[in-house]
Amino acid sequence: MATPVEKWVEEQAGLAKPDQIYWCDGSEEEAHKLIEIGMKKEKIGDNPIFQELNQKVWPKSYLHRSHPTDVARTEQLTFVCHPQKDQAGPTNNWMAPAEAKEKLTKLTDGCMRGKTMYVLPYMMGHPDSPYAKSCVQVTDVSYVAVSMRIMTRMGKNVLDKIGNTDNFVKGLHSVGDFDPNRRLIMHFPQESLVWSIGSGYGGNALLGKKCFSLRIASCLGQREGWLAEHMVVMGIQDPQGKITYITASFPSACGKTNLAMLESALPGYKIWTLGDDIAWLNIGPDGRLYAINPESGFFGVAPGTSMKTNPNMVRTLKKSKFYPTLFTNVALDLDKNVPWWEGADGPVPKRVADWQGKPWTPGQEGKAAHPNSRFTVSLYNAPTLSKEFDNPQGVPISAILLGGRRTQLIPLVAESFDWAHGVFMGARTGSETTAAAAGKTGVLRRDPMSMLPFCGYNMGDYFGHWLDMGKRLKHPPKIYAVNWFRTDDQGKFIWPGFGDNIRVLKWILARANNDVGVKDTPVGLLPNPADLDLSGLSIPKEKMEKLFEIDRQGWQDELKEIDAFLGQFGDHLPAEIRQQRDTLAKRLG
Ligand code: SAT
Ligand code: MN
Repeated sequence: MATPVEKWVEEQAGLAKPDQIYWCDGSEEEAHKLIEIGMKKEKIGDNPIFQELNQKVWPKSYLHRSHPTDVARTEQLTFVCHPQKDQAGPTNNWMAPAEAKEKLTKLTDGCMRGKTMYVLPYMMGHPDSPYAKSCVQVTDVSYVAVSMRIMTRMGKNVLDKIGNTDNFVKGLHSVGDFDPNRRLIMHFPQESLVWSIGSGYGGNALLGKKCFSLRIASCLGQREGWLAEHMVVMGIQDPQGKITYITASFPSACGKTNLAMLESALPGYKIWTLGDDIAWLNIGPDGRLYAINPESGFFGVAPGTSMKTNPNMVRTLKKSKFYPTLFTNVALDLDKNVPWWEGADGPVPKRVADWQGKPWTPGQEGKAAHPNSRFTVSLYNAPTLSKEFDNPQGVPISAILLGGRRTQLIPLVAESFDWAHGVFMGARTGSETTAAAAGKTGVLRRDPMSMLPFCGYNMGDYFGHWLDMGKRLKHPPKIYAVNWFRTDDQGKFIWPGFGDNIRVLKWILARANNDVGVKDTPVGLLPNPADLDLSGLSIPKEKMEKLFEIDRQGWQDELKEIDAFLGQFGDHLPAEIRQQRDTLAKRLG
């Protein structure tokens, strides 16, 4: 008798019609085989899927060049298909499930002809964790199969765990013909199903990532009483050796990976990494909030990564214990056969091929590496990996940071008055767009909790769920709004960021321990200037003041934008959020 997984795979194969079906076991040996296939057999256009890089300098590393139109998430082609439009809310694209499936069925029919269907059984979370979920994805490209080995805990044991049950998250993926007009990324939360066609790009194709672990998981979380968030999970060790765990949300390509493994600019502090993108937050038996990272790899932005900005990531990439490490759409130093990107260490190489393989010279129009070029590398390579990473219970969280990319207005750091005010801070968050999603960059948009592209249900209800979580927590973490990105009159960043962000974290630890007081302002509780450790920095006093200035006129304009954004949720917006908004208006005068 076929198991439900076998039956489901057979059904998908019946539709997609691959030449053969290959069940992955997640082993290293198999990864070698898949890379071999990607170097010799499978192609995108005329390019092989993988090219071997200089193994002496970047061990176990391979270059992948995507289809030129397939370089970022495509939010306009991403849908959540609840039975009712209202359940998706005004910030998601919605289609009725039956109509969505009809469209997808047409696109999928026969799409794997001449190809292999890879079956990927994987866990999100440690298999022993009560919070982990078993999943099965099928795909038709070695790049996705290999990436999933890095990003998730993939293996045969998952099939044993699922056994004869129907208790698994389903992912049907095909790159189709890469035509953006025939591309759709669709979610069916009622069935825990993701169906994605036409793209091989990370967030569109590695279905355990944004599609399941955020969009579908956020719906599960609402139903089951937990949160799926776009957050870093990290431990901060102080000079006494005490480790405090925090989570931090930032939109895509705003420095989450750098924060998650920062090298402290202050002596005595050390960061322990648990995750750089996704956190699942559950209430533990002791009434505290516990975080696990369901992933096991980094899918980080390459440009700007260097020994200056993120030495621990350079070490992670060059160490590669775990096979393999992938570089996608970076440039290539043709003489050394090593990856290169804008902001990499050292001089610009003499002979460079750009991300599409074309000759590139400095000063020409366009970057050598795609601005959203990425590395995919195992967390187990990280010298900063927390010893709690495989703890099935996760780590207890003492503070939640909610960040955005704002050149103006938003202070470096502000503590919320209480949980509900913190939820409002998250709900009102705006951020300037980046290259991680297709479309114009640098445009300010509301991005609550950095979840705008990832919340799988009505965001008004999502705010309500956050409020509810706070009520159920006996010891809720403190919530902070942070912004590393404020600029001066010349458009230069005022705050040095990167390893210097430890200064803000140090203050947050002091607050967690009730060691320092605060300055009460209309927008939140700010540090007293003397309490922020600026030793060794030389930021002029007036610039530091700018980082904490409350621009009342600016906030009045902001309030209008917040109102316009929150207004769309109508009845779904919790009264408490409205009250918070009114209190802010009153405090601003
Ligand atoms: O969505 S991805 O996982 O591809 C990366 C991101 O945008 O955060
Ligand atoms: Mn992300």
